[in-house]
Amino acid sequence: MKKWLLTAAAAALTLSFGAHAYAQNIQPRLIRFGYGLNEDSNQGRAARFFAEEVAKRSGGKLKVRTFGAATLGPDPQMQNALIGGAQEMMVGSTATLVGTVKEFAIWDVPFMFANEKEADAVLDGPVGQKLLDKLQEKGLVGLVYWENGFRNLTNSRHKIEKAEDLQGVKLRVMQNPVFIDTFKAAGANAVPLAFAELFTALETKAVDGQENPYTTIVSSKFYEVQKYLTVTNHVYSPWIMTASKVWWDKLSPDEQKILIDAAVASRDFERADTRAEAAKALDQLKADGMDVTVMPPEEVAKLREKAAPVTKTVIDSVGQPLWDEVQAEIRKTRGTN
Ligand code: TK8
Repeated sequence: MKKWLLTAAAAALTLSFGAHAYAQNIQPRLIRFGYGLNEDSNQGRAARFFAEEVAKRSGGKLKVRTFGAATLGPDPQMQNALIGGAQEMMVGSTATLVGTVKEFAIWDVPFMFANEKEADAVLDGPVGQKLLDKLQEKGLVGLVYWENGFRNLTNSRHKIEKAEDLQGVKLRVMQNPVFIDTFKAAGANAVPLAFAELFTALETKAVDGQENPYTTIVSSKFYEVQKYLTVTNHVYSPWIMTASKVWWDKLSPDEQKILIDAAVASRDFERADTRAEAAKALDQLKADGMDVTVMPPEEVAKLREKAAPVTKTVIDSVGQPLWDEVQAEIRKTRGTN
């Protein structure tokens, strides 16, 4: 009763004096969290998990509202909204951040990680953190990396078994110079395009193919418009959870801690969930009618060779010291020096 009276009194104050600070105290802080894939995807499941964790850990004081399927715009647009403070949080590809922090190009280097274990160790280690920290001066707070995963090729034109089969294939790539250069070097006609426009581009045959992890090929229903799948595992590409720095700086240390802890929990959930789905996805894609080819190792080696000059360009751009640091971390996880 007393509490109710106080609330009523405060509400009256709010009405008469427009006490803005009071309104902030009782209303949960609304966090708009955007992402690009469908709600029914590994990205969507982990976004919901994050929202639930934040609600639990903050006792409902912080409220995350998730917006999937690029309803708040494609990755680059959301990044700008975060920088300007018009949106609070997002998860998207590190690949689309390269224009903001050039060092992120290092995660786009083809064939750099051999497996998920290496990627986890390096991304969650000191170098991964160093890159997250670089976002601060650009108006973003980098929180954690999620798994997008090893990428594979799909297309509607013909079976791609050999490296040379990529010749002339009109392939959608992410809006990122390393991806464009890698596939140009492989002989494909690489077309950068926002993910949100990809399904239609494949359906109308504006492009022949694309490359993404199995999980995305399933959740985005690319199997409906793509006949051929080629297993190449050509690059491990991460997702990254970011927050608007102007907004973040207004939060209390307690609120920031809740968000950081929930982000870490969501990362662990997301990786486990993604790997469980990926393990079943290939069979599902076959059942959905896709013609699956595993590119033989000697052909993958050719792709790797063609990509070597691109790797060199990335090293020139990010600097030899950062490259060496990443390689040292990888070697550490491989148990060799
Ligand atoms: C989703 C994208 C997607 C990425 C792509 O917004 O664009 O191909 O793999 O996951 O970030």
